[in-house]
Amino acid sequence: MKWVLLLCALGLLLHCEAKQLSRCQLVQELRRNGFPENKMRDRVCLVENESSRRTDIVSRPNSDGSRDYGLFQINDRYWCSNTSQPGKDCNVTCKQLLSDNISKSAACAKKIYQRHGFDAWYGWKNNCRGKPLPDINSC
Ligand SMILES: *[C@@H]1O[C@H](CO)[C@@H](O)[C@H](O)[C@H]1NC(C)=O
Ligand SMILES: *[C@@H]1O[C@H](CO)[C@@H](O)[C@H](O)[C@H]1NC(C)=O
Ligand SMILES: *[C@@H]1O[C@H](CO)[C@@H](O)[C@H](O)[C@H]1NC(C)=O
Ligand SMILES: CC(=O)N[C@H]1CO[C@H](CO)[C@@H](O)[C@@H]1O
Repeated sequence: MKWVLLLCALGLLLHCEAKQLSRCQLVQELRRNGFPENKMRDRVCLVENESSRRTDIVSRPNSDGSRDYGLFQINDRYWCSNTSQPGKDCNVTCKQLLSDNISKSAACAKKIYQRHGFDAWYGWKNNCRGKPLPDINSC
């Protein structure tokens, strides 16, 4: 156990401190959380551009003072509560969107997608729409 912790501390075991996922780890997580295969490359592109596949990332304040959280860079103005109580449209705390267990983030991202499609994400609009998408053939 000590060794495991030490290795984690050294960042050698990506698995226990998986803050930045590899592209294929991301694909695996997205599949595990029920995202459909036909939009997989768009979603990978979105995540790569929004968060560089990091689960724990919080943006600088946007012009309205809101911030974006986690893999999908979900905004605290509408979707997550930046208090200690779950709330807003995804009924989660923003902190829950920074977990290595992406299930809350995934559920919230699905809700956003249902309402607004990929257009909800500037990272997708600016870098993915109509552009060559990431290769996931080896995943
Ligand atoms: C939560 O975010 C709002 C803006 O979205 C900000 O006004 C408020 O200060 C934040 N609260 C905390 C506790 O960070
Ligand atoms: C929000 O989530 C909490 C558990 O985290 C649950 O107890 C509560 O019923 C949920 N509220 C809504 C409106 O879904
Ligand atoms: C992730 O969290 C959800 C509940 O939020 C839980 O059902 C699931 O088992 C967790 N997955 C892993 C791999 O721990
Ligand atoms: C800023 C940024 O991360 N841009 C990336 C968006 O996604 C494409 C496809 O994965 C990359 O090529 C860009 O570098």
